[in-house]
Amino acid sequence: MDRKLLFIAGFLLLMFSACEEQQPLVGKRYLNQNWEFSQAGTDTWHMAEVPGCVHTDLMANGIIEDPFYRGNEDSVQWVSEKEWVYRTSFRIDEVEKSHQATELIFEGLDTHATVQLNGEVILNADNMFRTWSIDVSDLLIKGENHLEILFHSPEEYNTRQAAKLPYVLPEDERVHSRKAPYQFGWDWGPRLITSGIWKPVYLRFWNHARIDNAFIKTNKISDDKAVLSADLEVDAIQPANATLKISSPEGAFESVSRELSLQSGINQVSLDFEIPEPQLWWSNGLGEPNLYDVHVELVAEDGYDVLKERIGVRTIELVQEDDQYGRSFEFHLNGVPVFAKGANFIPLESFPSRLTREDYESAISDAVKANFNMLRVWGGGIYEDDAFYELCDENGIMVWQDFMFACAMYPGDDRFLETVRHEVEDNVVRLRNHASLALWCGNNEIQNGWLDWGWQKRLGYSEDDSTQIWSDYQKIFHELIPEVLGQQDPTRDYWPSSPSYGWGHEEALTQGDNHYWGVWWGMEPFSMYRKKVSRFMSEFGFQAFPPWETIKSFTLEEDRSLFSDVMQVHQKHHIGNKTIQTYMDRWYPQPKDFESFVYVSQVMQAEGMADGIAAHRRSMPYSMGTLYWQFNDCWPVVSWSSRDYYGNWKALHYRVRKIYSNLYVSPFLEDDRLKVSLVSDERTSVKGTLVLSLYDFQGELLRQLSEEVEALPNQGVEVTDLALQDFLQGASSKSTVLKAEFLKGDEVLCDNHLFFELPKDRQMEEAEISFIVAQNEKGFEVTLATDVVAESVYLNIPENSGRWSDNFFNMIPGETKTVTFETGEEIPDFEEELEIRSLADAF
Ligand code: BMA
Repeated sequence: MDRKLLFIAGFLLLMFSACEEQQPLVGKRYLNQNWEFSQAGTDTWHMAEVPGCVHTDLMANGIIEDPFYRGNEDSVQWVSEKEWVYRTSFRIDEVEKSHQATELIFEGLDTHATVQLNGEVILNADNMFRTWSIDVSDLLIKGENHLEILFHSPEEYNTRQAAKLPYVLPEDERVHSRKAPYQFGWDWGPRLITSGIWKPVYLRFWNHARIDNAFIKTNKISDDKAVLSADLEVDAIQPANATLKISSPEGAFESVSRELSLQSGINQVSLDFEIPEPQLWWSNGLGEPNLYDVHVELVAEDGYDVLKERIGVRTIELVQEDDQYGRSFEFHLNGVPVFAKGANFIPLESFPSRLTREDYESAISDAVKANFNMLRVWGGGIYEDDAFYELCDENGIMVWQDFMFACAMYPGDDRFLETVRHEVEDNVVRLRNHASLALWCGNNEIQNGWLDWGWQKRLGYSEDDSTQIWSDYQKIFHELIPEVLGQQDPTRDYWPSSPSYGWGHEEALTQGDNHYWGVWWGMEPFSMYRKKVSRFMSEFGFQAFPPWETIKSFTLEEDRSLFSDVMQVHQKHHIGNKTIQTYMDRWYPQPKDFESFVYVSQVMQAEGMADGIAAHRRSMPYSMGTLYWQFNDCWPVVSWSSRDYYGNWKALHYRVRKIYSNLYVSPFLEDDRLKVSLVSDERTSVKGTLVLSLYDFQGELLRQLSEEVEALPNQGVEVTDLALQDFLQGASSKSTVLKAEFLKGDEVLCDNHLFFELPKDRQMEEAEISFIVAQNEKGFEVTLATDVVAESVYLNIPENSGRWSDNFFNMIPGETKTVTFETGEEIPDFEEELEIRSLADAF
């Protein structure tokens, strides 16, 4: 052959094989089109959204009203008593049909579902938290295919299962179904037991081999390198040779590869790699949350498969060591003890299928803005969407992850244990590569409930019943889960139940984690927070109403009173509004109207919780974490949250941002003494000047003390201890306020106010607050001044969804305060619209 022709042929061959090499072995086709649904037994079909759920579909078709509006929740209870059918059809072409393997994957079915493909039952699903993968290679036909899913009533299922047991389990209505517990109603959540294809559904076509999953572990870290390994499961259709390659798309480390000879079925393979001079992953406030992209690639003769992972190099441990008080409970990140600052995260929605990535971005960004470094994904909700963990990785938010079991006892039969085993495996495998994931926790308040909540007596258990139920508990939380973790994620600590001791027990203060509910449930005063400091507070909280604008969104004018029917529907704690009122009577004069009550409820929540959080931080390192109850809401409601359903910040969220900053100055009164503590989460000490200024309510500076002090790393240090009377020097405690500042030169590192008397005992005066408005690229800038001391100054632009840079702040005459209102909207009458109130206006 002509040399030129040979060259061209050779070139073409090369190109051809190069192209061939580029063929992916695995293809995905989402089946989210053309869905319709109907109530089983009827033949009326409506358009459906997938992913979605029956309630949102019924709403979209105008069949039910929005259950979040007024008292509508009650009117949709029939939905969960019925069965619902979803169906779609789709065409499969020649090329798709030619694959060696085709699987139908449901990332989530909620919950009891019979799935048929082309008239044949291919799955009976029973667990909302599992991923279902069904081999449909033989069933799928070239041409039109029909997929139909019958969702059985979760209520009916639970009733049937419950009847099989010789005793009644606590929360019998919900525990038999592996379905998000909160949907059955919670003390902040409506009862909306939905069904549907709540996560993506797709076909996976593949040839030869594919990577099923890869666990990327950091084995050793030193300054010059981190040694990691990738443990893979590779699924092969027939024996084949392949190359496994691990690479960094950013060139952060050198690629490594390994030849494999795959057997048919699941192959477990492992490959080590090294990252030179690793940049560690740090939590928010401690450093950068550095991440590395890692590509794990399988190259076979006829194509490749790749998994793209994002990992962080770090060590994280829950350290518990005996000490003179009991036992410590603290997280060490890269060997550094970290005081955990954060809250409990519940699902952002009653209907999680309608959440978007933007919803998660907004939530995590609000956690970051408030200086959080940890969120606890509470066990009565859902294993969160990937987006949640990705954002936590990127923002340095450590995740305390409960498994989804809460406040109840669960069955222990083989079928139940089997589905739980799969659920735990699926979620551990899905989440274990996230740098943010700090701890696996078995459940929320089950050990505590069993020992302290009187279930055994109330439900009349015989000794045998109790033995059986407790042994079923042990099977799940002390055998099954640790066993799966041992296989799938031995790198993280496991904590069987949160809390380890109920708040009535001595040990709750000296070891383990504590849910201290003496305030609120126990009606104890907020000041008890100071006495009940534990090693790690994983729950404590107090309710407040959401902002007035949120209340307006679900009410009519006539509903806007404390005990109206509609307000009671949006208060799920049996005596919630009464409890808020009782606490308010202890501290405040009577608010003049409902809108003022709503505002004062937020101020009180912020003040009360601040007392607790400050006490925890001051007690560092005895206490090494504070996660308040609760961060967010799943619908518009009166609750313990600091951020409402719409993402609006209550007064508490602004306050938390301040208290969670790395440097915090905390003035407080104890036995008629004025004390000031400096708290620091910094890793080195910070020297500066503490200035204590005493003002009367007219703004006159009566006294000023200053002192050189040092904020020591990772602890709270008491820097001032004075008799209050000596400090006041005859001034009235009823009409004065302390401003404490920690300064470095002129720079205010942190500041805080302290009033000496309860609000109802103060000589509060109504403030005249003046303001100037300017516009900037973000929106509006408001500069404020006041004539007398103004507490909890609150700015609002009705019916506008902008964000204030600060709110609920205190002001002293002579000072000005500038805040911005970030909004995308034009507000021509901004000045007229602007509402300003401060505490004294509420009464
Ligand atoms: C906690 C939580 C939830 C509940 C909250 C408020 O203990 O675990 O069960 O919503 O109390 O009561």
